[in-house]
Amino acid sequence: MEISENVKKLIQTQITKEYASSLMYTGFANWCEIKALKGFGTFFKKHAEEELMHAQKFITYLNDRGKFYPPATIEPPFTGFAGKGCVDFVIASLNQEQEVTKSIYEIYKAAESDGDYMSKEFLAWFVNEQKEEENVFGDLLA
Ligand code: OFO
Repeated sequence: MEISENVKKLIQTQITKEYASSLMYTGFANWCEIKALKGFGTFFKKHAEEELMHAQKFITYLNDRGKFYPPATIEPPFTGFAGKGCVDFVIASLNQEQEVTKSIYEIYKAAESDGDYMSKEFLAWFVNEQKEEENVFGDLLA
């Protein structure tokens, strides 16, 4: 059965968001490294890599369904590093993850309402992953 057109488009947009998250975490990692905050640098670098893995997971899924992800322009969700530090980065990370959770929910809802159960099944992994992502950053601010 064909993937729902709506779900395909939302996943394409989501892939770009995952790359944007990766770019944001890469920026945080680099800033921490040059400020001799190596532990935070490693922490954010790991997150940057995870986001690339998320993007690739979506791409592989679209490929498996015979659909193409046309590379898109990536806008970093965080700019303006001057005067900012680790607490700002963790707050920005939590905000970004909450936004990503919303967009994953939108895709999940679309899959459900279009009767695209293959996509719904696939997306369940991301719903669970977002719980972990939000907890990682939320716990740092608790
Ligand atoms: Fe891919 O979950 Fe974070 O953004």
